[in-house]
Formats: sequence, structure tokens, C-alpha cells
Amino acid sequence: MAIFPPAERIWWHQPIHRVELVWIIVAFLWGLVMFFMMIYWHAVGRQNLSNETYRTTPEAYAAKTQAMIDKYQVRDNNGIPVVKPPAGSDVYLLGRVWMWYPQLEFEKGQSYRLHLSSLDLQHGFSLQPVNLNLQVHPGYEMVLTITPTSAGEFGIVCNEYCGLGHHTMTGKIYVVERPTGP
Ligand SMILES: [Cu+2]
Repeated sequence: MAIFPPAERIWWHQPIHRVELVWIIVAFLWGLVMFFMMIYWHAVGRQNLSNETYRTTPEAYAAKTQAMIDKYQVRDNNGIPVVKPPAGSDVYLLGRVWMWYPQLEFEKGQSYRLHLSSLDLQHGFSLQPVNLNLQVHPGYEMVLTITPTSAGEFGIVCNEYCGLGHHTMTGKIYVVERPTGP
């Protein structure tokens, strides 16, 4: 109990209990392992890493996103544009309080260069139920190549607390089957 001061004023001179010492060593070693694995995972494994990042500004990023919407909007979902950019193209998704904008439609098996940035605060891009998680920062534009492997509706939630409406910050990615040619 920490309500009363320790009986011995210089409590930090007491020897560390064996169990506690073992625990500290284990935790420290595990921390070291994970530190080096972080570097290792950049090169090995099927990670969803964004190894391509640029400096940007909220204005510039919003303009690029709007240009894509103007060009490739296919429909409207409760006032939010749904955009279907061509396979292989650059796709812009922005996070802001409190939405992921716009909604995207991809074709299964095609690859896209997905750009992510924030217009205001730090947000967390979390694609569900795939559980792909990335941090999204204002002033930085991250690019990652994604290839949807299954059709359906995927939700995006924000998993970095960003204020009062954080829990309402959602978005959507639709993945449709590739149309079979004539
Ligand atoms: Cu949030």
C-alpha cells in the first residue's frame, strides 16, 4: 500500500527480490529481441509496411484526393463519394476528424498504390476484419501497394484516439470481383 511512506526511508537500497530480478531481465531481453525484429521484419516476411513516405501538406493532400474523386467517382453513399480508380493507379485516402474519406472500390486481385495521410491529427488506419494497421500522420504521405485477395465490404476504423468523435471515425473499402471480359 502506498498510502503510507515506506518504513525505511532509503527503500531503494534494499536488495531486489530474485523473482523480480528475473522478470526484469526477461522483459529487457524480450525488448531487445523485438527491437531487432522490427528492423528484420522490414526485409523479411509478408508485412504490410509502408516503406515509401513523402512530406506533404494537408492542402496539397486534400487537393490530390479531390482530383481523384473528380475523375473516378462512381456513386454516392449517404453523401460520401465512392471512388473506383483504375487498377495500378495511385489512390488517395485521407483521415480527418472524424472520417476516412472518400470510400474506395477495388477489384479483387488487382494492385493499387494506396496513399494515406491525415489533414489534422494523428489517426490510426485499421482495416477490418483483415486487421491491417497503420499510423497516419499529418504532413506525411505514406504509400503502400495493396492487392485485395477477397471480395466484400471492408470497414476502416480509427484506432488512434483522436478526440470526442473518435469512435465514429469509420470508412469503407469495397472489393468487387473482376469483370470477366467478352
Ligand atoms: Cu481516432
